[in-house]
Amino acid sequence: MKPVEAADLKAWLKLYLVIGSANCRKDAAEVVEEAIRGGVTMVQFREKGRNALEGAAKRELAGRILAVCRKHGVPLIVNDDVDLALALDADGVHIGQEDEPAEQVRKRIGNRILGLSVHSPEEARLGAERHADYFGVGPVFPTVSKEDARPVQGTAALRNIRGMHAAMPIVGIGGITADRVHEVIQAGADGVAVISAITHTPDACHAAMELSRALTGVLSKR
Ligand code: 3NM
Repeated sequence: MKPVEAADLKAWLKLYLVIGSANCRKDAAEVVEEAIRGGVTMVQFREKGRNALEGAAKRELAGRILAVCRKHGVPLIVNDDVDLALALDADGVHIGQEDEPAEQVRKRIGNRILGLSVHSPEEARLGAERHADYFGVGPVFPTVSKEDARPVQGTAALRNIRGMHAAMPIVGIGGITADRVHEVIQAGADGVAVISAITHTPDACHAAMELSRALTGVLSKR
């Protein structure tokens, strides 16, 4: 497997759906299917929080989400579970600052995509040294989806980190909705990662279409 090209990754990060069973009122694989039809370009399976699935049930859901992603040619990233990512032969792993260290994950996943959550220029500097393929920067706005989220950053952290890492694929995360997409992109992000803006709506396809339309509009003006 060749290393991922930054240009491909930037395109995949445009509308990045982060999803687990706790975020959904119905089957998460069905929501993924609808959201991809609406324009989602990459998916992260993030099975966290109260009542999160474990073991065989977690793997079963991940397998069904992977099948949907493969059918549509959309990459699947697994949050903080390298064993699961390798067992599924997923496209990559996303880790936070408190998870398994980036160097160790890189050794285990080879050229698969390695995403890292960063919250400051210092974390970004270390992440780049450790060869993360992309950064998730947040929370840009208040979020209802992560209990242990860091303080809200606004777009300042995104601007700072973009200023220091001109070529790095970067996605903004945290409380992003269609009407806030332009601020996130104008601050230097290549795309937006969302949970609730897609999973907490009755029609995931429609929600993804609205986000996608907003993104296409602002990205075309950059
Ligand atoms: N990570 P929503 S914020 C998973 O700041 C996650 O690193 C964050 O969900 C970070 O789109 C967040 O519903 C939750 O706000 C994003």
